[in-house]
Amino acid sequence: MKFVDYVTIYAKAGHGGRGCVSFRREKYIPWGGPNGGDGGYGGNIVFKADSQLNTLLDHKYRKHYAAKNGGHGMGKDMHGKDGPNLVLKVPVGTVIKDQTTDQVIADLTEDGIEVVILRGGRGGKGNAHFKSSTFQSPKFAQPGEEGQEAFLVLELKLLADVGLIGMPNAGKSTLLATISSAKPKIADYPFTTLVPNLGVVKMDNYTSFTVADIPGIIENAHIGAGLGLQFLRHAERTFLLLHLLDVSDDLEVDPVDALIKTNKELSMYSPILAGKDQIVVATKLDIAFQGRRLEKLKEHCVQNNIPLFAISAASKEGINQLISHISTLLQEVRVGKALHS
Ligand SMILES: Nc1nc2c(ncn2[C@@H]2O[C@H](COP(=O)(O)OP(=O)(O)OP(=O)(O)O)[C@@H](O)[C@H]2O)c(=O)[nH]1
Ligand SMILES: [Mg+2]
Repeated sequence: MKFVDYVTIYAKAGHGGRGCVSFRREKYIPWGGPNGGDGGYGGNIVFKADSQLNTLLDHKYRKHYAAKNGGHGMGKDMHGKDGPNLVLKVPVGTVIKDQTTDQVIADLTEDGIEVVILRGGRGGKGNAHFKSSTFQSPKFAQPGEEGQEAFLVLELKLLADVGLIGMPNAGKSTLLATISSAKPKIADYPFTTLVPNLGVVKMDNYTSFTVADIPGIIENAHIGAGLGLQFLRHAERTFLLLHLLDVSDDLEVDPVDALIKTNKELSMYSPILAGKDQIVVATKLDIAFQGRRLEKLKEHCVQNNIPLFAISAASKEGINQLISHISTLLQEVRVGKALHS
């Protein structure tokens, strides 16, 4: 299925219904008073977060939405019907912005949450409202108000505790497949992963955390090389980044060089992302017989005070240590957050 994480749409809430001009007409009451009812409210544009969805694809092909107008007021003091709300479903993690001002209007981070984004217009008052002792037969009523309208940007930012970053072929998807039940595509060519994958890691103590596997980043990604940096938005809300570096013998790239280059691309994308806690994960230990690259990487990490783990998804070496370390860190973060809230 196609993965869409950024769309712009135009939406308009319903127009309020017109107020009514009408007078009572009954046998033996030739000049009854005004009895024109009010118009109904126009329907609102509402967004709802739905955990069943994981892409904004539905909104890519349909870009115009309009909620129904309110009904017009009627005689005998009858109100027009309110227009029903138009509820648009989006995946959990969708941020809604006003395209003109770039302001965030809503951030739908919880399943089931509903937010009114554009309000329908108020219905006009019927002529019954304008009657007074000096003005007994008003022959006018208000029109309904316009509904709000806007061009909106919908941006999906996955909600994951941990983000996997690194160059293509570093072993990100393989690690995700090893520690969770996710089944990402894995292959020995660059850019196997074209869209982010999410996985849930379940620990023995019944806790769990979520991991996002993001397409690989290469040098000059910030000017569009490879798949560019567009998918990094999915790492923005993580607590922690795992920076995967291939240390196997048959590789040309130096892991320290790869670490520095990828981090440079990260800081081009966002200083917040670049400032996130990172754990360096050396991968493919089972085919790193000489260990030269790993030694060099260790030296660099010690000097720069960066935590380092070495793993092999093939032999499972180091995997348990890595995930229990992450789990402990995340529990500390969660307890800290709970204390502050
Ligand atoms: N021997 C060995 N090979 C591994 C290990 N981890 C990954 N690989 C291989 O390395 C290649 C790339 O792995 P992927 O998991 O697809 O790499 P990726 O980082 O997701 O790559 P992109 O999606 O292209 O960014 C595949 O052929 C994997 O089988 C490991 O621990 N040992
Ligand atoms: Mg991959």
